[in-house]
Amino acid sequence: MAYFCAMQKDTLVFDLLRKELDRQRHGIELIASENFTSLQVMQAMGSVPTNKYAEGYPGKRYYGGCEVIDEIETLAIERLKQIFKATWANVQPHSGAQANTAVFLACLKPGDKILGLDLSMGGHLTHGSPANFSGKNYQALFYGVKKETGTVDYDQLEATALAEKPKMIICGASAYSRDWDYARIRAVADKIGALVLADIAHPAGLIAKGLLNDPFEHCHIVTSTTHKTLRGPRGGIIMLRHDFENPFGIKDPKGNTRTMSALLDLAVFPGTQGGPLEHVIAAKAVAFGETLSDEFTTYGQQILRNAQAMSAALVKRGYNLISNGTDNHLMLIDLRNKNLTGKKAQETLDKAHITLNKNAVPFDDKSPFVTSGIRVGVPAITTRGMNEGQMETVVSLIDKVLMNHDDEHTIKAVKEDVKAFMKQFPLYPELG
Ligand code: DSN
Repeated sequence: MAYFCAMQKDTLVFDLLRKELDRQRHGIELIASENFTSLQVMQAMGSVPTNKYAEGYPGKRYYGGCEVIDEIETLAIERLKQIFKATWANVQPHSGAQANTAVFLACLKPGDKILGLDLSMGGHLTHGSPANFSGKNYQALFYGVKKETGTVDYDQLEATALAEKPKMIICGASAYSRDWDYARIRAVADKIGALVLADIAHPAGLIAKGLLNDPFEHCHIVTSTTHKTLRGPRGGIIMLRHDFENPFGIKDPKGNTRTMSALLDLAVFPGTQGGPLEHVIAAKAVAFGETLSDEFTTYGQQILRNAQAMSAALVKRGYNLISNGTDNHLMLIDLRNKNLTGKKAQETLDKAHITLNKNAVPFDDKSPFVTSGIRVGVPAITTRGMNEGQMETVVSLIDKVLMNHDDEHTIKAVKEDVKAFMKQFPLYPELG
């Protein structure tokens, strides 16, 4: 008998997986970077390519038996190119951080200067944080947002770029609710011969459907995750719309000058990763197929309507939104006028099964472990089927918990209300 037939089901793990499914079903998920994939995305991810080594790229592998894997990866690449009108794509990065690591490896030398949005102003760890490889291996410079408006300070970005001449300017954020002026950033970069990297991990699904500005026309390289608004499996991608010779004369490991796409491929494998996760790539292919559908256009439009409705409901209750609103799927809320820290808000809402994350607000006076704010996103609840009408209910539940944060009885009552409310929005009913 084959070994796998003789093995018993690991009930310890599968009981925990069931508990996690129940948690996801019962709660209101407002973490701006999370979503619920389709069942077919999950099925593809939990499938047979997990057994296969496929170092290399379609048609150029270091292992035999890759003929089907090649078809899967090619399908993922072609669908992704179609979504973003890209001419080249790499679907192998295991995460957004890995995608950014590969871009840095392909384009920069250790010690080169980079310029990104400060983490404390909404940026991302991999855009130069001292705690991350990007801040340890490169000289990281930062731009911020304007105190009065909460929007990116493009004048400061330009002044820093002209004075410091970074090799790369990075745009994109983890907690920024406004759209980006990619053309302005490119104009600055052209003055100093810098590359522009757009990390669109958060708004990718909205950009895919033309609902936000298009970074591809202005930015040399675009990276993303696949699991946020793009609603695929956890993973990363790198794309180019216009391939080009690398401008800094950086050579491949054999000393040849190569196109940017060739350098990026080399930087992903063998530069930073070994065997690609082809089961995840299969799930990416499924998700990209979904992104191409008209249904996904409707989904993206509903995200924007829900974000506007939630933003209005929060403002009505006196919540202070950074930049006074949103253009995309998320809002950043400064809780100082409510005498609450982000930590306290997150922990209290957790007890009522309302999940979001504490987040530093621009010019925060509290540590990143405490913070003065919370970040709220609507992609996951939009996937659950909520529309504008339900945003008022969600905000009223949040408000009830926050305004009664020391009242365990009220919090428990809200938890029951949340559970009853979420029954209207079934999640994976096929799973029983
Ligand atoms: N920073 C994470 C987030 O947006 O939640 C992603 O890396």
